Amino acid sequence: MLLYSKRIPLMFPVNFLWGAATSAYQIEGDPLAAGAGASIWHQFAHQPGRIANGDTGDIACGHYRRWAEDVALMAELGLTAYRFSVAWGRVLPNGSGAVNQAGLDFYRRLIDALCERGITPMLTLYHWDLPQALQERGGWQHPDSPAWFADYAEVLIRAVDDRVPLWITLNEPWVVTVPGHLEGIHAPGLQNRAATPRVAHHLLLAHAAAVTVYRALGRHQIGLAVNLEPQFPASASAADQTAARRRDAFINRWFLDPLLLGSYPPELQEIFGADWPNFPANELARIHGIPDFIGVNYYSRGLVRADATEQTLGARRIKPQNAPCTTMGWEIYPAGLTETLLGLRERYGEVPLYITENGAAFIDADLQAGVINDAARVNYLETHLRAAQMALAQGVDLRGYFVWSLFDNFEWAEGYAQRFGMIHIDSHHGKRTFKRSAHWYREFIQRGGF
Ligand code: GBH
Repeated sequence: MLLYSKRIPLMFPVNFLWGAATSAYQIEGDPLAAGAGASIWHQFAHQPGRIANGDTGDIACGHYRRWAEDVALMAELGLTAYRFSVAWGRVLPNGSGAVNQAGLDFYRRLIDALCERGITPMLTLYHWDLPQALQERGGWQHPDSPAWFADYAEVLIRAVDDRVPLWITLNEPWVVTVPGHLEGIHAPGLQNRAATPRVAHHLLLAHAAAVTVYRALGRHQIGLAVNLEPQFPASASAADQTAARRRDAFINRWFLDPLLLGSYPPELQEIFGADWPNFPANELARIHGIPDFIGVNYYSRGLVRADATEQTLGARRIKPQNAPCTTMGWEIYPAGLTETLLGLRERYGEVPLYITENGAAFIDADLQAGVINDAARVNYLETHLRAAQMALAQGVDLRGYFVWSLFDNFEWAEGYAQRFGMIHIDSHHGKRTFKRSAHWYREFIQRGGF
């Protein structure tokens, strides 16, 4: 089959960005240093029973202290781009109001160091760590939350837009909405079905408000990053087909349809019933607007079975038999990346794309004589890069690829039990060690492709 052919002679475009991605709470540690305000993730992780093994981001990768060493590692890896996020509460400890200069300076220094090494910064404004002070005012349920976000965005844009060419407003608003406010497995840990559609709506309005600020003050490109996973019916039955279509609307189209087409998918009204509000037309019009690019976070696909006991969706994901999986239980399915990239163009037209996250968790063999032979990760990255190349070969405007993740880090509800990194971090001293995947990626970048 063409998709896995090793003979496709194409190279990646010369200006293609080769990156790795991280997020603030997952790597920085010292979450309250230098006047920072606590985030909802700090709060959540310190509640008993929320995170596997009682882990927290208190130390994480120690990147807050070791950022200079870490930028040197990125340079050694040969990255041409680095995607990171800013902790809102380091910059605005109360979420709005007074700016904490020390927090802003941390990111200025980081950005300067990246630029000195010729590494293009891609800055995510929001990777889930809302200031706790704003949560106490209602968080994303509050109608003022889009304005809070726009004010925060303005502070960052004014401070660093001269050195940051690529901006992402929100990382995966779906994850903020569903695990955070419907399932309660992510901060702020709510299970509030009636509030869920409004949370999503406020996130979209927040994105739009930040883009408006950016159009006035910024000089480069701004987009958002969404988690996409193509959904397949588990059987040919009509019920399973309907279930897959619903889950596709729920996960893949909830945010992109209103943004790029101007209206929510009709399936959402079916899914939420009486909990689906009648959103005003002027707000939908404000949301509707083409970003400069879309960031695609791709990990896996969904195989979907109709299931009436699933209250909200009437559908659930099943594990395909005998399919290879990562330790997250996610099926390894590279063809889904090609399909996702082509599907975006088909549904929404030509929008520049970046793969802002792609990667896998595996149990790495022990660190022996300084070597971690994570062959499964190399294989995952290699097959997904081929899948990306297939989309490029069909003319998709794909501009860069970011491995999730640079480091083993705080994997949210899973704590440190799940490892996505190309770089291992020693849990006692924080010593960094390149896994085989890091060496492999370095050589891949050097060659400019396969
Ligand atoms: C990303 O989210 C995050 O941006 C990043 O911070 C995180 O560390 C990384 O991935 C690894 O987890 O079939 O219902 O189980 C991942 C987004 C969304 C991917 C939900 C898996 C499974 C949906 N995830 N999806 S379900």
